[in-house]
Amino acid sequence: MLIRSKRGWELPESDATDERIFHSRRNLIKGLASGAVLAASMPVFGKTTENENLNYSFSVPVKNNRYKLDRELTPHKLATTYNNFYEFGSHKQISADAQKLKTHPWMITIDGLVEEKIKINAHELFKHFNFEERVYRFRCVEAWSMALPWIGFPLAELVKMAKPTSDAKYLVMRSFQDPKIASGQRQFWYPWPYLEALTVAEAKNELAFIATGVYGKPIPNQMGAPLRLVVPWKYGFKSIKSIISFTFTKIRPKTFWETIQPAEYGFWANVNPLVSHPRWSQKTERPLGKTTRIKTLLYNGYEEYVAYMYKNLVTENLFR
Ligand SMILES: Nc1nc2c(c(=O)[nH]1)N[C@H]1C(S)=C(S)[C@@H](COP(=O)(O)O)O[C@H]1N2
Ligand SMILES: [Mo]
Repeated sequence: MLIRSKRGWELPESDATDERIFHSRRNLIKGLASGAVLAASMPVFGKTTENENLNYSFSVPVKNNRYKLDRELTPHKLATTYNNFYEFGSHKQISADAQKLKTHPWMITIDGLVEEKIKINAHELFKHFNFEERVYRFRCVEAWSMALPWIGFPLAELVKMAKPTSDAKYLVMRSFQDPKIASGQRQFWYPWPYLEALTVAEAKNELAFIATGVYGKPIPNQMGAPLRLVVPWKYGFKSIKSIISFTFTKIRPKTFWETIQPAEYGFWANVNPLVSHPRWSQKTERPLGKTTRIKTLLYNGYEEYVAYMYKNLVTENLFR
C-alpha cells in the first residue's frame, strides 16, 4: 500500500473540516440579501496608485513579558504559509495571492458614537502609539493553533484616542473591500466586507491587541497587513485582518460568520474545550508543525484576564 506522506501544513484537518460551508439554496439567498444591504452602506476601499507596499515603520517595540507561553513559537514558515483569509480564497494557500493587496497608503476611519470622527492614514495613526512585542497563543475554531510574537499596540489605546460616547456599547471593525484584487470577494454569496465586533469592554481589555508586525517585522499581507486585531481568548475568526474602519455603535451587529452560519459561529466565540462545535469537538488542538494534539484551555488559557467580563452574561451563548 502506498501512503503519500504530507507535511503538517498540507494535511486536511482530520477531525475538523473548516469554516467553509456547503451552501444550501437557503444560505445562498440569505447571503445575497444581506450582501445587497451591506453593499449599499459600505464604503469601498479606495484604489491606490502605488505599486510597492511600503513597509510601515514602527518605533522600536518594547518587549512585554507579562504574557507567558506554555509552548514553542510556531515556525515562521508555517504561520506565513498556512492562513485563513477568505478574501483571497476559502483555502489555506493564499499567501502569494495576498501580495496583490496594496497596503500603502491605507486610510482608516474611526467613527460612529465618538466625540469626533477621525479619518487618518495608517502610518499617521501608528505615530500615536507606543509599540510593544508580546507573545500569545492563537486558537482557530477549526482546531489548529499557533503561538506568535506579535508587534503592535493595545486596542485600548485606540479606544482612548477615539473618545467613544457613553452610549457606545460595541466596536465594529471592517476589512477592506476590493473584489478586483481579492478573488474571494467575487464569491458574491459571502456578505463582504469581513466584519467583526467586540463589546467596548472587551476592546478595552488589556489582551485586545492591534498587530502591525510579527516575528520582528511588519506583518505580511497574508496575516492581515497593515493592521489586524488579535483577541487570543477567542476563536481565530474574531481576529479580523486588514482593517479599514472602527465604528462605535449602540447595537450589536451581525458579524461576517454569524451572517453565513449563525448556528456555528456566534458573536462571543470564546474558546472553551467543553463546548463542541456542531461538527467537531473543541477538546484538543493541533499546533501547526506538530503531529501530536494538545489539550485546549478555557479562554485559550487567558481566563484570569477575561473571565470577569462574562460573569453576568448567563443567558448568552458565550462559547461559539
Ligand atoms: N478579513 C479577514 N480576517 C480574518 C479572516 C478572513 O478570512 N478575513 N479569517 C480569520 C480566521 S478564521 C483566522 S483562523 C485568522 C487566521 O489568521 P492567520 O492567517 O494570520 O493565522 O484570521 C481571521 N481573520
Ligand atoms: Mo479560523
